[in-house]
Amino acid sequence: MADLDQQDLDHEYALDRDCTTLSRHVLQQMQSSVEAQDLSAIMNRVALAAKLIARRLTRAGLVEDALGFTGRTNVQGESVKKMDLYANQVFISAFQQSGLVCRLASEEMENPYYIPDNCSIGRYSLLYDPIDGSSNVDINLNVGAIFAIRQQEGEDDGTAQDLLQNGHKQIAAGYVLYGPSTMLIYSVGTGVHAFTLDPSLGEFILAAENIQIPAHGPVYSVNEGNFWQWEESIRDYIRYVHRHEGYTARYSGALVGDVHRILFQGGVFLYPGTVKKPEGKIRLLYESAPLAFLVEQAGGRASTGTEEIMSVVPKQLHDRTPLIIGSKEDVALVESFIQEHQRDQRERLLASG
Ligand code: AFP
Repeated sequence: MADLDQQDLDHEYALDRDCTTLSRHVLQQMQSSVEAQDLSAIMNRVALAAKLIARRLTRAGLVEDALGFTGRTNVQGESVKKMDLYANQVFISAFQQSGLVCRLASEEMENPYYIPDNCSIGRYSLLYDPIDGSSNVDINLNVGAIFAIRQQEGEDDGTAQDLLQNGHKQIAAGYVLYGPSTMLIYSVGTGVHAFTLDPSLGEFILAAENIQIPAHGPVYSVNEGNFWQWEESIRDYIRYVHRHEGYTARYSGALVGDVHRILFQGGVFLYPGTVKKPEGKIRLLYESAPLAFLVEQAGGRASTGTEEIMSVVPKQLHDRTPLIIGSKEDVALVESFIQEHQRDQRERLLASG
């Protein structure tokens, strides 16, 4: 009996030390706050969606209708992959009975999806990119999902106007990385914490707490294929990193994967605007703002080049922004090239009368 007690104690100790689950962690982070139970339950639903999507991804090459395009285009005019559609629907199903989330807005849907039954109980909104980096799906490379939670403000007449506010209105954000293992990284405004899915337990288990981005890192992460489409300032930054020792390029085609590397090792990811598309490619509400929330919580920064991402107010749900995100010093370096060019332009304008 004594031995059994000791075993039980050891087991308990192991659970305390090694096996903090996601929902328990959210409760601990938020202590006695009134939102704690709600956010813990919402995070559980995100985790459920992530597990279902991870399962589909790991078997995608074996099942019918998992890979390839649907033949449709989304509101952004991009070709929709079967996995985009599947993952979008999984999030909807996971939240249908959550009782808490009243609206889901995703880059795959022109308008938010309303769950009226939930609105009387919880007035939370989930904004998400169900599959980030979907061009990687068909070749079995890493992809992700990005999410943010906001609280509904006022009544919604079906136009979701209150979602058109800056990133400071987010109360939680995070991403899921579907890589060799599935990880969920989140913040409720009390630091950034990483969880790894243990498939045998079906649980996300705490892997790293209070992650801090190094102030500077060696990685610059950008699609250099766009070099001649960028403004000269961005080209000058790239020339700078080419000419200085200590920089290395990494680009996976999935923002989540690139930001994940930078979160742990430092550096900068950039997706600048191009001359034809000054707003760039990355969506503010579903990608830039949630990642900015997270990266700031880890001591990093996110900027458009001229403005903090967290301060940007969208005009429309699907607005895009240029994005420069990562280590403080590296984001500031990119900004310094942009600002120098803007100064030069102003001076030239003044000189020309
Ligand atoms: P999707 O979410 O539509 O797949 O787009 C992915 C993404 O927004 C981001 O994850 C990548 O970093 C970026 O696009 C890649 O775009 P390029 O192929 O233009 O470099």
